[in-house]
Amino acid sequence: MLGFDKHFSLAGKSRLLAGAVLCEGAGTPPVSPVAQASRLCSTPLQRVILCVDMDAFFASVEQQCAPGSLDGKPVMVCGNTERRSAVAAANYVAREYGVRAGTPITTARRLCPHGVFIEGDPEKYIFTCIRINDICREFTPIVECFSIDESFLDISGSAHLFGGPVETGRRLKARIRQELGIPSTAGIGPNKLLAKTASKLGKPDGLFVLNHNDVPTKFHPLPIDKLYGIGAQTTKKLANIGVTTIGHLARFSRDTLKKMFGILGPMFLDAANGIDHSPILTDAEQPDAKSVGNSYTLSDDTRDVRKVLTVLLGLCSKVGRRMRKGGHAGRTVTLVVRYDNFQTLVRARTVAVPIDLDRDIFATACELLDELWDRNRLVRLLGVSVSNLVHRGEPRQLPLFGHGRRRRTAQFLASVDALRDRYGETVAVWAPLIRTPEAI
Ligand code: DCP
Ligand code: CA
Repeated sequence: MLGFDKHFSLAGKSRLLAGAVLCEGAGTPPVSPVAQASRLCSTPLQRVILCVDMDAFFASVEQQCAPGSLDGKPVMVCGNTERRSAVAAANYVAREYGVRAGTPITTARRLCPHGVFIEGDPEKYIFTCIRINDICREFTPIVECFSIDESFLDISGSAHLFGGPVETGRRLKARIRQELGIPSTAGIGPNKLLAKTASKLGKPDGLFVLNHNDVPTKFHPLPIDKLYGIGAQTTKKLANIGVTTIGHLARFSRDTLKKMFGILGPMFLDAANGIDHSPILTDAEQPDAKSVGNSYTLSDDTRDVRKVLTVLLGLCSKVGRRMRKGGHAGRTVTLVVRYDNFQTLVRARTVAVPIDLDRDIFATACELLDELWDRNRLVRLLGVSVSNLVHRGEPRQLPLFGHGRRRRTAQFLASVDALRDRYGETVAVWAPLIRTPEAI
């Protein structure tokens, strides 16, 4: 197994279940997904949450990197194909042979001897993750990167711009497929819990709506281990008291569950009734975000270094802005360059002190670009991220040189950020970007 931290930020479980308090109605007969979705939109107080989850993520990324050659074949991505390891991702063809995430590699080879085993490349998956979230932000600014391949979008206020919730889901899936070449499933619901469950029910390559009205018919019949937050131990404990489906749990007494599971008991009960008030946490609100990044596909592939540098400046400026907004500074700058033949190169550099100013991020990104630059090839996409983050409140070592100038730049950017907060992101941009509006 790659040992990859699937959930970048907060432990997803507690985040998803936290805040579940009020009881919301259920019970009207099921209607079509489109009708449900438009009804979701028509109640202003009800949220419309979309969960998008990549199908067989690592395997799909690998398939996309080898266009055509892996189509129809069982593909399994592992930490290491030689030594003792386990499968991290199995595509849906491999799953037909009984291989799943976590299957030991020796078992996988026995179950599927003609399968294609690929050593995983985390940098590639992180980069794709950053790109997925950029695409999500084309549909709403309220996007939570929940795990490496799963994001929540609050589309309550924006779905009407794209033809309603279901059409938003369709368009988002199509954009991801067109831009990154990978299949995904969208789930739509009035909260994160139901949207996430809907995305699981729609797999693979589907779009599924789970409204409150569907809770008795589509949510309650599911096995108890399909309820988000219920692990193997809890499943066992619940089986001992005869609870095997989500519906069984929903009918249990709050007091009994409290006695059995403490503070989690009432949370389980609310979740079993499809109730979840947990908020969408955007990058800026993530208390322990691990990286902040942006990427951009150029409108035309180019080898014009000026244009590439301008786009890079635009990206660094966006990353810097998001870092300062979230109160972050970071030490590791990663640059991704994708050439027109889809070859994707990634380089990272760690600097001595945490940075959050556009010019510091840009300077490091330029050094990295120098290493990756191939003047004979056309650049298709650029991505910049900063990781190794510290929070603004944490003590930081000051740089030895240029501190006065850096402080002035920081003060200047703080004023610019305040202007942007008030009048929008484009109220002030770096001069070179004016001539290349696509980089803004
Ligand atoms: N992952 C891992 N180890 C695991 C489970 C997952 O390294 N035990 C990685 C590989 C997956 C990625 O995380 O591709 C996303 O995990 P998912 O649980 O979303 O699984 P998939 O995307 O592979 O499949 P699905 O289509 O069921 O979502
Ligand atoms: Ca997935």
